[in-house]
Amino acid sequence: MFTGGMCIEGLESSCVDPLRLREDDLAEGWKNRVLAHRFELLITSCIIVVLTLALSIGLGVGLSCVGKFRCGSSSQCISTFAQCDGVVHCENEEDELGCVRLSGRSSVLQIQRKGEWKTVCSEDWNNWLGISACKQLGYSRYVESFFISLTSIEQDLQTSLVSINLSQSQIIKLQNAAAFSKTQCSSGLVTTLKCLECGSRPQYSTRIVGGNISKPGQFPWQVSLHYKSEHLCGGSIITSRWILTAAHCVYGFEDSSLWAVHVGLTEQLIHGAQSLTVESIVYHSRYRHRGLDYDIALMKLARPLVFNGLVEPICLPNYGEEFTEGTMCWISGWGATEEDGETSVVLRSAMVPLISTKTCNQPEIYKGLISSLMICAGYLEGGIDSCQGDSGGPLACEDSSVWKLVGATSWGSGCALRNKPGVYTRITKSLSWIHKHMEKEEAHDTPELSTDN
Ligand code: 4AZ
Repeated sequence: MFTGGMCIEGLESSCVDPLRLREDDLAEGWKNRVLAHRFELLITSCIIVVLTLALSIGLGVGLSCVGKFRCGSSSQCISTFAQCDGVVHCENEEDELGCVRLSGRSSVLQIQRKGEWKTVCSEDWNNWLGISACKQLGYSRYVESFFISLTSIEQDLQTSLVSINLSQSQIIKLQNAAAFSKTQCSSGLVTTLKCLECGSRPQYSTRIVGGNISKPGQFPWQVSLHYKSEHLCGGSIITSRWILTAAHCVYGFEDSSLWAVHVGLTEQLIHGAQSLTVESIVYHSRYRHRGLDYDIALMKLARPLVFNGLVEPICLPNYGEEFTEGTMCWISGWGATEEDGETSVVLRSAMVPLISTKTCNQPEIYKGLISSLMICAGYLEGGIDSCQGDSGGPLACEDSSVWKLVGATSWGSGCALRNKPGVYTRITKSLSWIHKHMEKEEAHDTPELSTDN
């Protein structure tokens, strides 16, 4: 039925119902509005995506400070030339920390200036400067400086040199005294430094050899870290105030009042062993929960240790010091004597060879999990290894009668399994983190340095 309306003459099928027309118009309008709305949405999403991208790139660049120096964990970036220039630019003075290091086999002193490391010539060196350098490494003491021939040190330490331009008779920051970049030392000599008597075992007689139960004084740097009165981890004495351990031992357990450091003992549960309280705990800022990298932490003791032969510090290695594959080193601890077993009452130890990262990353071993921040040690045939409870303890290597802390027990797949050697935090890769922390605290403890910038 047709009820009025517009028709093309003679063509009834072309008649348009006005109601339909309005509905069609409405539908068309809706369609257009929906389309327009969708278009708006698309544009808005695009803008949001672009803004987010720009913001994250901007933030990323800001936080990573590409080509610049970032002040600690803040977002402040400064020019690399402003780092270690003797003037404080960062809020927490981070740009004037870590400006000194000891390098290579001979503990050659190097100063960082404007982003470059330079070996210090012997000219105008004196004991005051030695004390200053040790303070800047975080040591409260200084033993001696001595000079060795420039040509006797590693090649890469010979290329960039600096001499001191200040006859100081007070403690200063070394970067304030360094001047005159050189290609030769006029004396032909460079400065080496010793801040601590370490790495010796005055109370250990090598005539006593007995299985894998350790003798008193055999590992005088070994400590037992007790949490709520129970042995949880091992650690190593590196100075009279600092214990080095693994980050995974302290992560989530940072309340220092619940820890005690037991030193100079071989047997647990023996009363009268020296037990010390902990002032503060810090783990590497780049350590992540259950992560494998940066598994390193420091505990500051409330009072300094007294070294007596049974309690002694182990030396830290120097920057760039390599420990070759096959070198026989020692691991020690009160950890389990079998996987999932009880911790040991007596301190146990074993001799283990260092394994190259290339070997340790083989498909049948750790399949590429070993980073440059780790070092493997042990036997691929299994049988001898560190285990639960040994974590944080030392992987110690003797180098020309001096014991050095090459690793801190970190992880492994099970214990003593075939093709699953122990994995240790590589100490040479965390030296700047260690020294910066000790330096910051040393500056607190001796305020004359922190105000003398
Ligand atoms: C641990 O859980 C642990 N076999 C320490 C060392 C090793 C494995 C586990 C190495 O503390």
